[in-house]
Amino acid sequence: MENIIRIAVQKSGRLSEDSLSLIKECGIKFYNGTGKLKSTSTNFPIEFLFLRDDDIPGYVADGVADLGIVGENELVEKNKEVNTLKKLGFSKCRLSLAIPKGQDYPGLSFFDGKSIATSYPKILGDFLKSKNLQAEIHEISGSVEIAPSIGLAEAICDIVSSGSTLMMNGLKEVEQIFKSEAVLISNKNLSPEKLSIVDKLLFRMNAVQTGKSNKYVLLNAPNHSLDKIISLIPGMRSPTILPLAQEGWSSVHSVLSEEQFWENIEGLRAAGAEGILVVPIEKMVV
Ligand code: PRT
Ligand code: ZN
Repeated sequence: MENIIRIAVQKSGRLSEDSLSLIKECGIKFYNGTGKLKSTSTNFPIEFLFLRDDDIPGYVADGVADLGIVGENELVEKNKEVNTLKKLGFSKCRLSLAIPKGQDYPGLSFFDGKSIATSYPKILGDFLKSKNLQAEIHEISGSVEIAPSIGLAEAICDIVSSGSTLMMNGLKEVEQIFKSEAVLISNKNLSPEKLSIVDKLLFRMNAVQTGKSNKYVLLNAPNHSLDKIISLIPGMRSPTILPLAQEGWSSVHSVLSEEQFWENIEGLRAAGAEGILVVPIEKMVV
């Protein structure tokens, strides 16, 4: 089994879809039938284990899986010895402290001597310690947001994404204590054979990620402003310039990040660029 790697992904939940799409975008084919706990790719030496996200850090640390995709919140909470290879940019959320909406919030001292319900006792405990706060942590595994209304705790510490769950439960977010996104983790003692497969996978993931964060831009420019336009969209090595059929004009092709595009769009138009097209890039190897 040395020439195949095993990756643990969440079976069903907020990480599943994006984890599997990323793997598919890497050109890796596999069958993901409902209810299956294991699957093997038909065109890449990788096997999938579909698990609960809580179990992923432990399985990777123990070597049952070589790699895993999990939220940083779960990873830090479980406190297992693994390597974090890459941030994946999806399932972004934060772990926050929230209190009943009607209560005044004077700052962190609010929590001194209070009881706080959470599913993240380690992250919360470390945070309280770092701020020298004494609070009682009530560990509960689900529906943390109802704890204050049923009198179980005076505050909560839970995952927030849009904030609507807090709002619906009459709570307000007062402190963000941890920011999380999905990460790719690996076992610490992979054999050289496995490491070389992991490298191939990382190469593909990087190409997908770089492609996603960049755009291919095509525009028409009057020749007299080409220098200005090239300085705004320098591209990878340099932009491609092709003459248009109409005398005095060129087509400029370049690659830039979406952010750079929005920053420079006014400048491009001011320099006389027109017919600007922005096209997504599927993969990009720099
Ligand atoms: O069954 P299994 O154990 O595998 O899944 P799970 O139910 O434990 O986890 P799941 O699928 O809910 O979440 C998996 C991971 O997604 C989490 O560990 C986070 O890293 C990430 N994530 C991103 C979130 C959210 N966004 C999120 N909004 N995890 C949970 N929530 C919950 C939160 O607990 C709260 O109840 O959504 C509610 C808040 O959402 P908003 O949008 O109302 O603020
Ligand atoms: Zn879970």
